[in-house]
Amino acid sequence: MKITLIIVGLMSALSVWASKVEVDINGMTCAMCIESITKELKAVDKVENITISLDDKRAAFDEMKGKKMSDGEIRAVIKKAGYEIGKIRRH
Ligand SMILES: [Cu+2]
Repeated sequence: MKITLIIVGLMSALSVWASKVEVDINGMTCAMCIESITKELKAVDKVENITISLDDKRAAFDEMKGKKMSDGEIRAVIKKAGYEIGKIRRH
């Protein structure tokens, strides 16, 4: 009984943290670029709070609780919109 409680407690503590992700994106030039990347990211059910900066050439979003995306997944989503990515940073 005690053990079960500890495990449940641990799992909920871990899932509280939605991680912030920043992705450098190559080749964005205008509002249409932002729109198509936003559209592809929105289609992913693991992502929320998307912001894309043309000046910084960077997309930022939160991964939902317990739904982490791999680097490969992120790369594939952005590629679907037609762009290559650079560095991925997680906070
Ligand atoms: Cu564009």
